[in-house]
Amino acid sequence: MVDEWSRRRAMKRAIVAVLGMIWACTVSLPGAQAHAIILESSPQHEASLTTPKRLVLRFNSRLEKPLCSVQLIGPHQKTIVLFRQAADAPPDTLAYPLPALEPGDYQARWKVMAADGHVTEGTVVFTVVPSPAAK
Ligand SMILES: [Cu+2]
Repeated sequence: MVDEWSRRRAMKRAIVAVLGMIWACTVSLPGAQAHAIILESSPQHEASLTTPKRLVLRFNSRLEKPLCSVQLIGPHQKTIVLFRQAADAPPDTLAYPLPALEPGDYQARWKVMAADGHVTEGTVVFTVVPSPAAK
């Protein structure tokens, strides 16, 4: 049975959250420094490497992880499906196990919500090169 009251309450909360986000994004206060800024990644931005096993993005702020997403685009604009975030990552870090990646250029397009509700996005690019053993 659906509880009408709790459903309305959830809806109201969702609306308030969305309005809060809009407000936060349009009114940029000079003191609002908690937007998530990427501090480091693995693979590193513009790195060339053979076989990355994991994609790790570390930010300056705690993240609302259920509202964060990373899209990985590979050679020929192919989207690589990233499975669930690794559960062992700290609150300021997103980590995804990577499938075997073919050589080529990759873009990890991230979009995250910081603990303060502000959304930021960016892209980490890296290149997978053939491993010497595969030659
Ligand atoms: Cu912020």
